[in-house]
Amino acid sequence: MLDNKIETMDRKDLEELQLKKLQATVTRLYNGVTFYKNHMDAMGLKPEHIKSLKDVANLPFTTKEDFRDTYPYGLCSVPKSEVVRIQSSSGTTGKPIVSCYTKNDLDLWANSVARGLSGIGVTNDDTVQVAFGYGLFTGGLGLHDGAQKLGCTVIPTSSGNTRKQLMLMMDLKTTTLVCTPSYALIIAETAKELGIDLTQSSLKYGMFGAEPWSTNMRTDIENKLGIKAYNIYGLTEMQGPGVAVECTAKAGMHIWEDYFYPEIINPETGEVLPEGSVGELVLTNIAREAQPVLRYRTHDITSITYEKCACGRTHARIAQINGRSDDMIKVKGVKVFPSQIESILLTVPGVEPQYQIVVDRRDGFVCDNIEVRVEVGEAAFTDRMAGLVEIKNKLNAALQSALGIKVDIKLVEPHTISRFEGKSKRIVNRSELGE
Ligand code: DLL
Repeated sequence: MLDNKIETMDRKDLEELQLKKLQATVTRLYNGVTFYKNHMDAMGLKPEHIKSLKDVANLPFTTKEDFRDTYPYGLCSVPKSEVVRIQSSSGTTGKPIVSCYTKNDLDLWANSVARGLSGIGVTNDDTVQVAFGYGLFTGGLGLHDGAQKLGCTVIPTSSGNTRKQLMLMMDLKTTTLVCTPSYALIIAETAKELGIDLTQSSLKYGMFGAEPWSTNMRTDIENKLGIKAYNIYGLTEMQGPGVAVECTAKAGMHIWEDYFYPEIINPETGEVLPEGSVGELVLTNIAREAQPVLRYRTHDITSITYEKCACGRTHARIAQINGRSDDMIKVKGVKVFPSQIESILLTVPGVEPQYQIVVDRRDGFVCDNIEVRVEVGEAAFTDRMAGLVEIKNKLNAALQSALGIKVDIKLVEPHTISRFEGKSKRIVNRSELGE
């Protein structure tokens, strides 16, 4: 472990530490950020009312819209002279989300990623290829700084240019690949085309994230790359990657609780749910200087456990994130997430992990019908027609039994579904396809 004392800290001590950091953060925000002062005043809340961790539930939520309304510096709590970095994520509409960091913030961020890498066995002997995009997106620089902090040899390839990516991977003997799971699949596919057997390469570990991916996708990537693959979670608003990271136990992602205070809420009522319930993850920065955020509504759906992990760490774990509440679609009254469909598709032999969900939206996330387009592998495609019918029947049965509804399935030729070097887009409106 990178920081044995903190990572295995007794829960009681950890909670005491959290409370102190929380109180200091709330006081600083109340005195320094008009947005929070106004909200707290309207609720009749003063920093001294935060007497226990449970009192977090009385604090106001922060939403993506609040970031837009206060753009660009309205949530920043330090003088501009102390801000040394700005990262950003683009929304689908309007102004982007801006995230400010002091020197210390960058250090904590690097630490949270380094803890994660170290937790899966990466050391300063490892060579880490960072194939997340660099720039305003937090993936590239976040993983870069974390791996460098651990003393690894960092190769900042960024995403794209996959053939060169593979050449460097082979020549420089990369041991650790970090990128989105979708890009890991492109790398595997391109290696195959070039006759490179990655299972025989120096690659040992993969750390993937920035988008939902299923356990079956993990197995597929592990087999194709010959590695052990782990999940990393994060978001620009709170910091970037490293908010939560899987350890070798592969039993959920540890949220670094000395930096973040997590809650799971009912997304409809805002009520805090007990341990183990599935709901929306809400996060509070308790160690950040430039731009601490209170109770950020992530829209990510997961559950949390405080049980000590087999790895010895005491920090809470969140379950794999299957989707965002705004990614969810409701078909004939049934809630469906893309990663659920992905997981089912990958149980049927002959099917590739490349798929698209074409929806006819009626109202927001409500759809009358969905069509799942999925690629079949080269072998299955050139095979007898009967083979394709058999795949379709199996997919039909598997999807119907898992989701409880009938969906349309369209098998498509290999390499016809768009590939993504960054985050993938699985749900498309039929109108976007011009159909
Ligand atoms: O995606 C930060 C990141 C970079 C995380 C690299 C991991 C690795 P944003 O672009 O702000 O930040 O998007 C954040 O992406 O709210 C989730 O919906 C989704 N997301 C991130 N990691 C995961 C994951 C980065 N491991 C949004 N599993 C989040 C599922 C994820 N969804």
